[in-house]
Amino acid sequence: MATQFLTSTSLMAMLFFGLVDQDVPKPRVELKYGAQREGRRPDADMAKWRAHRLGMIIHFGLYSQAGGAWDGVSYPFAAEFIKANAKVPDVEYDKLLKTFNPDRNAPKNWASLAKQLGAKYVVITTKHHEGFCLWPSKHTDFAVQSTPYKTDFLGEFVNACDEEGLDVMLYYSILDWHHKSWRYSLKDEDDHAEFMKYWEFATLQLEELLERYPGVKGFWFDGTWDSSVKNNGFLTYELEQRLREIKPNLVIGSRLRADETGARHFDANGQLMGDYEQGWERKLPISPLENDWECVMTVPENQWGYHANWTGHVKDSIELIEMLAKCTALDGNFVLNIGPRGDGSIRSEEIQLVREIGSWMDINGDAIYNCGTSGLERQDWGWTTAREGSTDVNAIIFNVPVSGRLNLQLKKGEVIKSATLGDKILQIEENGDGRYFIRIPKMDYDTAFVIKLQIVDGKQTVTDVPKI
Ligand code: FHN
Repeated sequence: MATQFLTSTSLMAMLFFGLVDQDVPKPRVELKYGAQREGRRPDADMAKWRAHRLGMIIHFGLYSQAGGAWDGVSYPFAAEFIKANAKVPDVEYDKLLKTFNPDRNAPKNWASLAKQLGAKYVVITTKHHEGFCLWPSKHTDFAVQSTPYKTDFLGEFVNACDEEGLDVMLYYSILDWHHKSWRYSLKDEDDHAEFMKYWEFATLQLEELLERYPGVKGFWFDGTWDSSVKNNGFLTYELEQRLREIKPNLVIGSRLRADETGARHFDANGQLMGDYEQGWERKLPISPLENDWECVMTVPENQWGYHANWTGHVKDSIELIEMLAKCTALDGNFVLNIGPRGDGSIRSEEIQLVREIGSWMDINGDAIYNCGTSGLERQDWGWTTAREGSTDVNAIIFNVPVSGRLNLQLKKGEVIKSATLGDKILQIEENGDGRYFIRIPKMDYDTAFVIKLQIVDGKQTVTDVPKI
C-alpha cells in the first residue's frame, strides 16, 4: 500500500514538473507517406539553392488588374483574394481574361529587377488560388491563350531569367477557386470522385510545366491547407514522387505535403517532408534551425498581389536587409515579394526598395551568399554569418553602440587575428575567456555595414594584432 502511495506520488510529481513528457520518447509512428529522409538533402542542387540565400517571389494574375478594388470599393485584405473578398461571381471575374494584356517587356523587366535586387532565384505564381494560368495550358482555357496577350507569358519570363542567370521555381496553388472539381472537404463519394478529377488535372498541369520548362529548379506549392488535401496525404506523397521521377533533382518545399495522419510540413514523427521548411511566411525563427528553410516576405502587411492602396506598416530597405541578414545567420533563405500591376509595371516604392537592397548587396553580398550561421553567441548589435568550413566571421552591424565598442564572444580556444571594415584595420581588445571589444570608427553610418573577422585557433601564433 505504502509503495503504491509512493509510486503514485512520484508519478504525480513527475507529471507536475513535466518530466514524463520530456523524458519518455514518444513511440514512433509507422508511416507510409511520411518524410523520405532524415536531415538536410546533401546533393549539389540543394547546396546551390541553400547558397543563394536571396530570392524574389512575384505574384501576378488576373487579380493584378483589380488592384484590391471591385466596383469602386477597395478591400484592405490581400489583393490577390479580391474574388473572394468582393464575392465576385465567376461570370464577372472571368471578364478579366478579356483585359489581361501586360506590357510585352514585363518578363524581361522583372527578371532584370530580380537581378538588381541581388536575387539568385525567382519564384513566380504560375497559377494562384483564382485558377488563372500564366502559360498556355492544354488542360484549361482559363489561361493566357484566352487573353489578348495570347502568347506564353510564363515561358517568356523563364527565358528572361535564364538570360540573367537566375534560377526559377514555379509557384503552383493546389487550391483552385475556378476548377469545378476542386473541393475544400470530401463529405461524400461524389465529392471524392470530383476531387480525384481535380487531382488528375493538377498532376497533368504540373507534368506539363516540367515538359515545357525543363530547366526549372523546383516547385513552390501553396493552398494545401484544406481537409480535402491534408486528410489525403497519400495524394501529396504520390504527386511529389511523380514529379521527382520526371526530374529527380527538383527542389520542393514542405507546403505540398501531409502524411496519412494529417500532419503537414513535418510528419507525425517530427521529420520534415520535402526539401526545406516552407512555413516561414512573413515571420522568422529566433535561432538557427536544423533543417533548411525559407522565409517569404511582403513589403506592406499581408499584400502579395498588387494593391493600389497600401495601408499599415510598409517596410523600408534597412528593415528588409536586417531580415535577410538574420535569415542568413539562422541558416535560411530570404525571398522578397513583388506584386506588379496588371499592365506589368511595378510600383515605384518596390523599385526603390529593390535598388536600395541591391546596392547594399553589391557591397556586402559576400556576407550573405554562400553563408550561414557562424555558431557565435548572438550580440545585440546585429548578426554574424560565416561560410561553411571557415572560421572567419562576417559581423553585420545594424545597431551601432554609443560606446564605439562591439562586444563579441568567441568559441572556446579561438582568437581574433584581425578585424577589418573595408580597408580599415580595427583595434581589438581582449577581455579574457574569448571575450573581445572591437573598436569601430566614430562616424555617421547610414546603413548596415560588415566587419570581417579573421578568427583562428588560439594555439596558432597571433601576430600583427593592433591592441588598444
Ligand atoms: O493565400 C496565399 C497568399 O495569397 C500568398 O500566395 C502566400 C505566399 O506565401 N501564400 C498563401 C497564404 O499562405
